[in-house]
Amino acid sequence: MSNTFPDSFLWGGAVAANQVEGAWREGGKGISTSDMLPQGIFGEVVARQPGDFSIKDTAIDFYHRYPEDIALFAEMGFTCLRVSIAWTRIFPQGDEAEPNEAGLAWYDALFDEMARHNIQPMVTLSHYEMPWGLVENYGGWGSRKLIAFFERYARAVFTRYQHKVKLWLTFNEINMSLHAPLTGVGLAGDVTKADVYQAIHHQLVASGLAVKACREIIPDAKMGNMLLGGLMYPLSCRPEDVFTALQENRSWLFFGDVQCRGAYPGYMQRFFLENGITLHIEESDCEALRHTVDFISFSYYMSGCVTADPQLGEKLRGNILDMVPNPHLASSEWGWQIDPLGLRTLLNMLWDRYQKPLFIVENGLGANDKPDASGRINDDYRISYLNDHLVQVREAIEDGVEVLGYTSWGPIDLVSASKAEVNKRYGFIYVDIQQDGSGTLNRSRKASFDWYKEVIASRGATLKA
Ligand code: BGP
Repeated sequence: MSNTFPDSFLWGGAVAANQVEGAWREGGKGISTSDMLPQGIFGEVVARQPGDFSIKDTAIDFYHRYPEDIALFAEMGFTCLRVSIAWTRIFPQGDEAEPNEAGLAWYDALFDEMARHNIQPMVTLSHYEMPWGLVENYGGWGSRKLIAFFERYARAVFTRYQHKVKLWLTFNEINMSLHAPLTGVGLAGDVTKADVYQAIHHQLVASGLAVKACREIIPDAKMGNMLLGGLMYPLSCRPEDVFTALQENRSWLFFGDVQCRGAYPGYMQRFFLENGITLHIEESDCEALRHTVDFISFSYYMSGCVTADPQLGEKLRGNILDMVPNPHLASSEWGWQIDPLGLRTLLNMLWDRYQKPLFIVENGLGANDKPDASGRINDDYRISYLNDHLVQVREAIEDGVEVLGYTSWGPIDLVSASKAEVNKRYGFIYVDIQQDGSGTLNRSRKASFDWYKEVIASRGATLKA
């Protein structure tokens, strides 16, 4: 068995605009759904007043400090960096006829800086944010009009960056809309299941049209979808538990089925029927859905369990995404259950299902890092988490799975998505920032920085199996 990864394997990290950039009102940027959720995606909507405070407004100030950060990524040997474009920098309200030049110019500068360091950009078109104007004036993705607004945005950035960006993703964790409808599909207030699935339908159509546009404008680009890899195990081998796990996995694989196979799967037709959901689908929608992605990207942090026993399920619940804790696994400080082998299972499962190349675009450990007396962060817990997951990626490649690359989540500390925390750190690079906004924003290398650098330089040979 080979102990190195393929030569073509891409190594790097992943960030999202709203979690690193800051500069929330600079360069003509409009207000996004993320700006309206200063406490994170599971917080309340807050009408922003002049002078109020949100840690996201400055975040880690990547908007001004990106040259220093990219140089640090290059020092680690990154060949790929996943970023997202803030839709509101390009179309501040979402429905303008023309894009905002200042926003376009900023991403030009960012991609040029990456090119100087031979780092290939992978760009998510919409990572947990959209123009607030589209929520307020149109009701978010509940409106069919959003399809055209998104297509206009996608075509504008494809055209502008056609020579600079060859790897694109449509919507971050598109299946998360089921759990966070405002962040995912811009639906505010009380919404029914039917509203959410209709909005998701519009987004899936837009995703297909973006794939089509990308092929027309940048024929040599690769376009991927992005799923939250919510791998669920049956809590027991009772056939009912096994079937419940199958259904639970289908609830998110459904998005992949549409984006990779080009049509709604049969089990969803039954689900809609049994839940009294009638989707409004136009003929041209079916044609749009047939533009399937070139590769599948996904995030993976943990696995979970499900049970068919409602009483047991109720008693054990307490983890996110309605999952029941697995008695065989340890958890992170944030209660996320650590399961490296689950990553190999998931890679094999997705490969068996779709036979399309896979890209792990998020994986990492959020921890409350504490500097030692000399100010150094010795994050062996992060090293061991990442080591064990990468070992399983290598195993999956040996299983015959085609894996294009790995970008760890938050290679530099950033603002967490769920609760806008900065003490939940993922980085190889420490950022001096505290929750109240204090701190110098200075960057420093953690122990994991040197570790990742060696892993990349050796193409995985230094990993400990
Ligand atoms: C994913 C998101 C990311 C990221 C990550 C970690 O769901 O795509 O944006 O933040 O999860 O979650 P958190 O930041 O809440 O720790």
